[in-house]
Amino acid sequence: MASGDHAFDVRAVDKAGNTGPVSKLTFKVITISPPTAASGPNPVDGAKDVRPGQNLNLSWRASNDPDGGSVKYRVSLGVGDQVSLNLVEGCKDVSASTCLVPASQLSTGKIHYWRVTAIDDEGEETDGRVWSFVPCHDWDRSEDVSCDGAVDLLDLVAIGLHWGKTDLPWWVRADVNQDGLVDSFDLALVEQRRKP
Ligand SMILES: [Ca+2]
Ligand SMILES: [Ca+2]
Repeated sequence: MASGDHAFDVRAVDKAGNTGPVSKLTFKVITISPPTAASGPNPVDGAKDVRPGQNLNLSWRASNDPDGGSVKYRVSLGVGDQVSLNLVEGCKDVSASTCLVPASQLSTGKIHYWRVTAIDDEGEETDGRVWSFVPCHDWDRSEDVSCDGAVDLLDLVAIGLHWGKTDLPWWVRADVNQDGLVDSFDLALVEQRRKP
């Protein structure tokens, strides 16, 4: 049924066929549309250069409410493989399209997934796509497997955690020489650069 005012006539009829007076009834149909999904994430989806150890300001392009109302947001975040996304404290019902994640909730060298949910005045919700980033001190320095800015024992440990694996996701850096296998060649590269 279309939005706007609608009217119809009602008349009672009894068993004997007597009709009562006509009553006019009107009602209004209001179409409620959910807001558009948030877009334009910052950091960009798949970013590998988020500065570790610092509070991170997430932002996005604002949603629209087709009904002309205002839109609020909540942000959920998850760390690691296949995790559930949890609400970021302080990022519930924010009206600006930005939210600060404290450094304590970020894990260097791990993948982070986040999602923005847009909520309009009527409480209609639209989930955005799930975006990702990895906090890494210097992504190009491949021997720094743990992304913490130093090539040291921790990187050997990080390789050990993925030892023998062949099907690592893109954000895991244990395959230092990128030959598809985590093995002694990767260890050797880190060992060459390692500071005791
Ligand atoms: Ca390191
Ligand atoms: Ca390798």
